[in-house]
Amino acid sequence: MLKCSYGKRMKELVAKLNQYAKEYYTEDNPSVSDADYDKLYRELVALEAEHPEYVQADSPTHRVGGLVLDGFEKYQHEYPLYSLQDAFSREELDAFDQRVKAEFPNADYMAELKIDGLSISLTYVDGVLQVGATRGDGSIGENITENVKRISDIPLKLDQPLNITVRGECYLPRAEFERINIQRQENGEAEFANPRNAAAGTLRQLDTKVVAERRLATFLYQEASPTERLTQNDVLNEVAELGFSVNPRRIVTSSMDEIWDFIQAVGQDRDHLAYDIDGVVIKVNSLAMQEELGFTVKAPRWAIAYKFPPEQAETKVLAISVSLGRTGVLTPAADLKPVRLAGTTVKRATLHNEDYIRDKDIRVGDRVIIQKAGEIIPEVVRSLPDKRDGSEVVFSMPHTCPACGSDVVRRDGEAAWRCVNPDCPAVIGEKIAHFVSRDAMNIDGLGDAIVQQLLTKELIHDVADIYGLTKDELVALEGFGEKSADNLLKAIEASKSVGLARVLFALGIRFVGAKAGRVLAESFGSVDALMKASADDLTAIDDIGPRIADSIVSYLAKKKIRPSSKN
Ligand code: 0OX
Repeated sequence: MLKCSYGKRMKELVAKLNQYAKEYYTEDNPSVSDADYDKLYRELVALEAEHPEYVQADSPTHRVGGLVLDGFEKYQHEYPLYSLQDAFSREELDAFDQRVKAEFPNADYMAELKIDGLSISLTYVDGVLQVGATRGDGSIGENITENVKRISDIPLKLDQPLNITVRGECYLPRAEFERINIQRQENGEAEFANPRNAAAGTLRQLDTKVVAERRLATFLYQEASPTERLTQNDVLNEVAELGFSVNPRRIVTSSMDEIWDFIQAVGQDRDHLAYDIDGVVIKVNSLAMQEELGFTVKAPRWAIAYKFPPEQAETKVLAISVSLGRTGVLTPAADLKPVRLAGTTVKRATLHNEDYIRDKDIRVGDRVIIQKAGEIIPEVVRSLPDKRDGSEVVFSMPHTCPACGSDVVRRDGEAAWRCVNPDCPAVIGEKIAHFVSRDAMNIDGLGDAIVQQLLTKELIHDVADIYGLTKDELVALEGFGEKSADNLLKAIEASKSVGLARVLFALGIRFVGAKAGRVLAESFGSVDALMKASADDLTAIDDIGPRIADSIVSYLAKKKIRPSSKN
C-alpha cells in the first residue's frame, strides 16, 4: 500500500467503526456482527501502531487505552449550569403554570424524564470533543475529558465542524450497576449503594481503564452555547441528529392536565426502565420565552422538576445489626430478605436509632415496608403487625460498643447511643475515612483496608499521623508496592494545599459540614485566627448558629492536633 493510502484506510476504518458503534450504543440497532466489528477494529489498531502519524482524533481506540491520571483539573464553565426548582405535588405544578402563563398565556411546555445521574458538559471545537466536565458548583467543575472519552455513546467527533457545548445526564444503566456490584462482592470490595453513586464514582476514577469497563451512558438535553433552534424540542432533535443519545420519551403540550397524565404514565413504567429516573422535568418549550422568563439566583424560571414520591416495597427483617459512625454513634440497620426496589435489590435499610425502632415497634422477623427517598439509603418506614405469627423478637440496643466493648452512653436529649472511648478503633477508622474522603482532604489511595492495617500496626493513631508516614512503612503493608506508596505520599503532600475550608470540614467537628467549613475559612483565614475566636465572635457570622459555635469552641479547646500546621 502507498504510504498515504494507509492514512486513507485508517480514516475509512474510523468512520465505519464509529458508525457501527453509534448503531449499537445510541440507536440500539447494530448492522454488523461483533466478530465483523472486532476484525475491523484489530486492523485499525495494527495500522495505528505502524503509522501513528495518521491516528485520527475520533479513533475509537482512544476510548479503551488505559491512563492513570494524577487528579482532575478545575474547569471554568463558559455557560453556568443551573439547578432546577422542585415540585412534589400537582398544586406546585399549577402554581408554576400560573407564573409562566401570567407572562405567556400561550406557552407550550416540553416534559421529559428526569434522569437520576450526574450532569455533564461537553464542549466541541471544530467538531472535535475538546472538554468533558462535571457540574461542580455550576460555575467551576472538574475536567474529566479522558473519562468522558471512554463513554461509548458520546461522539468523539461530530459530522460537522461545530463549536458547541451540550449538556446532559450521565448515568449507569441498572443492569450494569448490578453486574458491577456482583463483581465487587466477589472481590470483597464495598458495593455501590445505587446506580447514581456508582456513576459518580466512575466519572471521578483516575484509572481510565476502569471507566471503559463500566459502561456508563448518557442522555443529552441542552445546548448551552447559543443556538439557532426555536424550541427545546428542536434542540433535542438537533442534538440527536448530531449523534448524541437523547431520551425519546417526551411530550409537548400547553396543558398541565396532559403533563400530569404523562407524569402518571411515566411513574407507572418507572420500574421497567433500564435506568433510574427521579421525576419529570417540565420546560417552557420556546427558547425566546425562556430567555424572557430568565433565572432566579439558582434556577431557571422556565423549568421545574416534578419529583416522584419515594418508591416502597414489602419485605422481612431477618436481623438487626448495629454499626459505628465517625462520631461514635451506634446506628441500627435491618438486614432484610432481599427485595427489588426502584430497580435494585435491597438487603439492608436504616432504622435510624433506638427510639425509631421502639416508636414504630419494628421487631426482628417482622414484615415491613421500606422506601428509598432520593439519594438516602433505604429506610424501614413501618412494620406490619397484622402479619406477625408470634415468632418475632423485640430488639434491644447493645449497651457496649460492638467494636471495642466499652460502655456506650446516651446523652440527655439525644436519641443516639455513642461509644465515647477516644481510642475505639472503629471510630478512629471512620474519622480517618472522612478526613481523607474526596470532599475533605481528598487523599486517594487510603482506603478502609489500608487504614485498618495502619491502625493495627500502630503506624497511625489519628489523622495527624498520616502526615508522618514514610515510604518504608507503606511498602511494608500488604497490597502495597513502590508505585502505590509513591502515589499515596504524593496525594498526602497534595492534600496540604486543599485550603482551610476543607481542613475544617475534614476534622469532623460536630455540625461543621462543608458549607460551615467554607464560611469559617472565609471569615478567619487561618486556624490560628479561628482558635482565638469566642463563641460570640463565631455567632456574629451569618450562617453560624450557637450550636456550631459551641461545638467549634469546645473542639478547639480540647484538640492539640492541627494537621495543616504539623508539617
Ligand atoms: C435530567 C435533567 C436535568 C436545563 C436548565 C436547568 C436544568 N436530570 O434529566 N436538567 C435538565 O435541564 C436543565 N433537564 C433534564 N432532563
